[in-house]
Amino acid sequence: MAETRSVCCYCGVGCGVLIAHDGTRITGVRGDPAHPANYGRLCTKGATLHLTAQAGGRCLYPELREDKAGERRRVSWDAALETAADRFAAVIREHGPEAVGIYLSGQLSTEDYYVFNKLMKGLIGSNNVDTNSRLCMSSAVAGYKATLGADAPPACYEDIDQAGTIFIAGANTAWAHPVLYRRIEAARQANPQLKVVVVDPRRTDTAREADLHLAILPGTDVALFHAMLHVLIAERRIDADYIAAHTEGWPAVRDLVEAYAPERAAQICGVPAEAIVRAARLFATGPTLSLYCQGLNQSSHGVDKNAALINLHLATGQIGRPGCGPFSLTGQSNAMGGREVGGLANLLPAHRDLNNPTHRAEVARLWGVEAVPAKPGRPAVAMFEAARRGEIKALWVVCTNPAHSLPNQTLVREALARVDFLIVQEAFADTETAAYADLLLPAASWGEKDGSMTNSERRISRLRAAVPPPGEARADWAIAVDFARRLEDRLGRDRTLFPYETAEEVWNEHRESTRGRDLDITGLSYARLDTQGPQQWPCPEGAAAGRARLYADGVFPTVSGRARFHCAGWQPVAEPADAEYPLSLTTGRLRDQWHTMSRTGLVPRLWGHVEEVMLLMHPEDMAARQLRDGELVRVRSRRGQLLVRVKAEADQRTGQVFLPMHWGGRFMAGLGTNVLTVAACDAVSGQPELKHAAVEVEAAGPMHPLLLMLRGKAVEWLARLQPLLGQFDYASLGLAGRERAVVVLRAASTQPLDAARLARIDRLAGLDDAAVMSYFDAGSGISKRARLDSGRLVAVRLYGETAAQDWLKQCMAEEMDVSPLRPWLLAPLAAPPQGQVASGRIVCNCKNVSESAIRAAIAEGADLAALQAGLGCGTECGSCLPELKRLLAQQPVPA
Ligand SMILES: Nc1nc2c(c(=O)[nH]1)N[C@H]1C(S)=C(S)[C@@H](COP(=O)(O)OP(=O)(O)OC[C@H]3O[C@@H](n4cnc5c(=O)[nH]c(N)nc54)[C@H](O)[C@@H]3O)O[C@H]1N2
Ligand SMILES: Nc1nc2c(c(=O)[nH]1)N[C@H]1C(S)=C(S)[C@@H](COP(=O)(O)OP(=O)(O)OC[C@H]3O[C@@H](n4cnc5c(=O)[nH]c(N)nc54)[C@H](O)[C@@H]3O)O[C@H]1N2
Ligand code: SF4
Ligand SMILES: [Mo]
Repeated sequence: MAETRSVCCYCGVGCGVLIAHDGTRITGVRGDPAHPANYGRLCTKGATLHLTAQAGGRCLYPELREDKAGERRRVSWDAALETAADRFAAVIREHGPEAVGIYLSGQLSTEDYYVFNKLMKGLIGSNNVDTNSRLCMSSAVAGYKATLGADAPPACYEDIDQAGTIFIAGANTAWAHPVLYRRIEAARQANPQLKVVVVDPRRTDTAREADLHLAILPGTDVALFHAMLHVLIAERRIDADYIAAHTEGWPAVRDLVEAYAPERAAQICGVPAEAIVRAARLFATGPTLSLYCQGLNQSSHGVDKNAALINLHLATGQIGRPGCGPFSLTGQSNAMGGREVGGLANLLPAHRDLNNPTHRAEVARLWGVEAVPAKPGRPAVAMFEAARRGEIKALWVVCTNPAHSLPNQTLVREALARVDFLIVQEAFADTETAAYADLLLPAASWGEKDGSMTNSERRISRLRAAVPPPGEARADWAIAVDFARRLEDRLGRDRTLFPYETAEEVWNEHRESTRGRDLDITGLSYARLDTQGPQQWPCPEGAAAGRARLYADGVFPTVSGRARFHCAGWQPVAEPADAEYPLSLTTGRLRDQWHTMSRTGLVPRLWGHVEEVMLLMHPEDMAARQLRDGELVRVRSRRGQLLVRVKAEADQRTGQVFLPMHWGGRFMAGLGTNVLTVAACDAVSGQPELKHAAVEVEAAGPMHPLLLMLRGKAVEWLARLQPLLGQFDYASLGLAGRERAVVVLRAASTQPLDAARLARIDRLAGLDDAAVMSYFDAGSGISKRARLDSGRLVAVRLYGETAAQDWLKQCMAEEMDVSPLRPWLLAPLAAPPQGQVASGRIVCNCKNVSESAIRAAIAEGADLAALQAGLGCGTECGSCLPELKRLLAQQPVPA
C-alpha cells in the first residue's frame, strides 16, 4: 500500500488529497494535512473520491461510428486518431479552419488545456476553442480586467482569517466551497466581532448563518452595490486618498450612484433600505473580503455585477491589504489554469488578449508559427448555435457534458445531432453527450494523470497519478498531442509544434509564456512544486515565494497603472417574469452532487442528502396554484417543459422557484433542468444567464405511479434502466444505500401502463418468474412484486400505489432480514406494523446519521456538542454543520 499526493478534482478550493492505493487500485483518500488550501480537511465529495474511482462505468476503449445511423464499435487508438485527423483535415480544407471547434473544460489540467489551445490557435488556425468556463467564470474574468486590468483574484484564503467583514454575494459557500466555509466558521469562532453579510435571493445554509442576509430579487445586485456606494459617499466612508492616488473614472461613478439612494434601490432589490445602509456600513468597517460566484457571474449583466462590487473595494481602498479584497471564487478545480493558458475564444496564453496585435505576435513567436489568427473564436453558446446552423462541421468535446450543462437544451441537442463529426473525450461512458459521439475517446481521470492545477487563490498544485488508467484510457494532453502530430502531416507541416513526451515538458513551455507577465511563474518548476509544495503566482525567477496578495503597492496592470471604476447602471434580467410566465426560476448546486453527476451520481451515499430532483417553491405560491407538497408538477418556460416533484420551501421568496442543476436526461425523463433555461448572454463576457428564467408551474394532474428498486452494481442497473426513462411522463433515477447500492426508479405516467409494458419491466428487473412475491388487484390495477434472497429484498416493483416505498427502500439499503415482515411487504402501508421506522434522509454523510435520528436527539434536549458526541454527526468533514445548526434552531420560518 502507498499514498500519492494530489488534489481533489472537483471545486476551485483545490484541496490537497492523499490517495491510498496498491499500485493498481485506488483504495482510499484523505485530506493532505500539509496542503495550505485545506490542511487535511475534505468535504463530502472529496472524501468519497475513492468510491467514484471504484464505481466503474468508465470509457475504456476508443469507439467509432462509421456512419450516423450505425452503432459505435471498438477501434484501436491508431485507427481512431487517423480517422479523427482525416475528418478534421477534410473539413478544414473544404470549409476553412472556422468550421471546426473544440469545447474544453475547467476540470482539465493546465497541460491539457495548453496543448488543445495551441492545437486550435497555432495549428488549425482559428480561435474556435472555448470551454465550460464560459458558463462559469467568464464574467469574473471580464470584471477583473475591466477594473483591475488583469484577470487575477487579488486576495488569498488567509484573508478569511483576517477579515472584519466577509461579504458573500451570489454564492452558497456552505455547499459549493465547503472547506472554505469551514475556514469561515473557524474565523468566526476565533473572532466574534467578524460579521458575515450574504446577498442571495434564497435563504441558503450560507445565508441563514449570516449576521445580515439581503434576499434581493434576482438580477438586482448592481442596484444594491450602487446603493451601498451611494451610502458610503453620503456618510463619508470612502477613502478619498486611495481614490485620488490609485484609480481613475471616479467622477462618473460618483455621479451615477447619486441616482441609487437606498430607498430607490430598496424598490428595485426588494429589501429594506435600512438593510442596504447596514450592509454599506459593515462593508466600510471592514477589512472586507468579498466572496462571490455564480449569483453574480451567471447573469446577462454579469460583468457589471462583478465590476460594481469591485467599485466598492476601490472606493474604500480595500484591496491589496490583509483581510480584504474582491475574491472571485472559482468553480471548477482548474478554471484558473485554463484562464492562465488563454483557453478561451478571446484569450491567448499568459493573460494575453487576442485583439492585441503585439500579444498575437508574441504568442506566434513563442510557438514558432507565422501568425495567430486575429478573429475571435465563438464563445460556448455561440459555438453550439453555429453547429446547429451547420457552420461548425467537426466538433471535439473534452471533459464536459454540454448535452446537460448548456442552457436551452433543445437547441443544444439539435446542434450535437447535426454536427458531421463529433468527438467526445470522456472518462465516463454514459454521459448525455457521449451518446451523440461519432468518436468516443477514453480519458484518464483523477488519480490517473500527471500535471498541475491552479486553485482560487492562484496556487498551483501538482496532480499526480496514483494508478494507471483503466483499459486503454490516456491522458487528455497526450491524446491531443498524438492527434496534432497526425494533423500536422495532413496540413503539410513538419511535426514540430508538439514535441512533448511528458506533462512537464508542456508545463515548461507554458511557464516560458508567462515571463514578464502579471502571472509570471518563471521561478517555479515541477521540481520546486514537488519539494516545496503548492505555490502561488506570480513567482518570477529568483523569487523566494509566490505572492499572497496582489496590488499592495496600489499599482495596477492598466495603461495608466491605475485601477478603473466601472460605470454602468442596473438593468433587468433578460427574461423578466410576466403574466404568462410569472415565476423566476433559479438553478444551482446541491451539497453532495457534482454537476452532471457522471462521478458523484455513482456513489450511493452521495444520494442520501437529496434523493430525487425537487422544485423548491414557497408555500404561498403553491397554495395559489392548489399544489400539495410532494405532488408532481409541470414546469414550463418559453423553451421547454419538465415534470418534477414540488417541495414546499419557505426559504424561497414568493415568486421564485429553484431547481438543482444536477439532473439531466440521464437521471430523469426529458432533457433536464436546462431545457428550461435561457441562452441570453452577457454582451461582454458571453456568459449565459443560467440563474434566471421565467417559468410557470401547474399541477401535472392524476398520475399512475411506478417504483422500481434493485440491489446490485449501480452503474450496471443505471445503464439498464436509463432507456426506461423516456417511457414515462415523469421519471427520476437515483441511488440509496451505503456499502451496497440500491438503484431506485421513481416514475409516473398520465396513461395507465398496459400489462405488456409492466411485464417487460418485470423481465428487465428479474421479477418475472414464479419465485417472486406478487400482488394484483384487477379492480384498481394496483400490482406489486418483490423478490427475496435469503430473507433480503433484492428487487421491488410497485405500480399504482407506492405508500411503502420509504421503508421498503430502507430495508433494502440496510440488507435487513425481512422474513418477519413478509405479510406486509406488498401492503399499502407507509410503515410496517411492528413499529420498525425508516430512518429516512441522511444529513451526515460521513457518519451515516439520518435526519430522524438527529430530530429525535434534539427532542430529547441535545445541543450541537451532544449531537456530535452522541451520534457522531458533524465530526468528520463538517459539511453538515450548517444543517445541524438549522435543525437545532427549528425556529418557525416567516413567509
Ligand atoms: N456541491 C457542489 N459544489 C460545487 C459544484 C457542484 O456542482 N456541487 N460546482 C462548482 C462550480 S463549477 C461552481 S461554478 C461553483 C458555484 O458555486 P455557487 O455560485 O456558490 O453555487 P450556485 O448554487 O450555483 O449559486 C449560488 C447562489 O446564487 C444565488 N443567486 C441566484 N440568482 C442570484 C442573483 O441574481 N444575485 C445573487 N446575489 N445571487 C443569486 C442562488 O440562489 C444560489 O444560492 O460551485 C462549485 N462547487
Ligand atoms: N442550469 C444550470 N446549468 C449550469 C450551471 C448552473 O448553475 N445552472 N452551472 C454551469 C457551470 S458553472 C458549470 S462549471 C458547468 C459544468 O458542466 P459540465 O462541465 O458539463 O459538467 P461536469 O459533470 O463537470 O462534466 C465534466 C465531464 O468530464 C468528465 N471527466 C471527468 N474527468 C475527466 C478527465 O480527466 N478527462 C476527460 N476527458 N473527461 C473527464 C466527467 O465524466 C463529466 O462528464 O455547468 C453549467 N451549467
Ligand atoms: S471543498 Fe470539497 S470539492 Fe472542493 S476541493 Fe475541497 S474536497 Fe474537493
Ligand atoms: Mo462552474
